[in-house]
Amino acid sequence: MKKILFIFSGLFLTQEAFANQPVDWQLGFQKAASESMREIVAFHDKLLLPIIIAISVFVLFLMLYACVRFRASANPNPSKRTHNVTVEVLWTLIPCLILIVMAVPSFKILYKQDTIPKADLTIKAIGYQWYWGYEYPDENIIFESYMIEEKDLKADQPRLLAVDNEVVVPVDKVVKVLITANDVLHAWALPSFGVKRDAVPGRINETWFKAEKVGTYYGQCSELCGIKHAFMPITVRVVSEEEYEEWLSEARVKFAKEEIENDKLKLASK
Ligand SMILES: [Cu+2]
Repeated sequence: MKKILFIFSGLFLTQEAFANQPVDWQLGFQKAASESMREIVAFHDKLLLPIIIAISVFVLFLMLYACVRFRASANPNPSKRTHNVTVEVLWTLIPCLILIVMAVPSFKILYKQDTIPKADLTIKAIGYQWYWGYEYPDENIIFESYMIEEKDLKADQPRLLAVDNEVVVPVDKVVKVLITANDVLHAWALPSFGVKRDAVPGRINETWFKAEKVGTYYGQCSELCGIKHAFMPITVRVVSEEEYEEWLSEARVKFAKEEIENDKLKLASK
């Protein structure tokens, strides 16, 4: 029994780790991998959806009722009424109340996302026509991240989403993302983290995420930026602390922004 449970949990966990890209026939959100995204999904599923469904059903009922009850054959002499104060007050007040019920939790989530906790690391994403550039300002790292063409894809790489140089971040750490652009408007968006910010030339926008699960997460430029807008994906690989350190020591050499002194280079390449 334990074995079966283990296998099932293994299946479940591996799925969890990879369930971070769009899937065929997907209707809802991608799986959440951060607290912010979990709150967004809960807000949508538990509050917005029920309200939307209730309103749709109610309006459908009213239309059907009106069609049947006031059909021409049953009402040869139509009513000449044009005003009804009670009804007019109600159909103004009730939608207002519904909007307030939706706005309060919505703003709560929005403000929480807007407050950046103390960051463990900072990365900078720069939008170019048509690829993303990344910097790790505290680590002297800079690199460019291009989409992998369909013919060059490896077996586990999704089409139009995989990139040559992935952003690597440690799991369970607050990552601050500085976002800007070099030519036109772009937007840095990662659905599983609940992150989407415009990349504006001459301005730095900030956002943050804290990935809760190890895995590879995919996003896309989300501001129509030109002919190859659909071909500048975003890939973030979330790894353990040790793997991150390992990556850092390699990346400091491979993607060095400033020239590295010789002995440091030797140390790092060991
Ligand atoms: Cu773009």
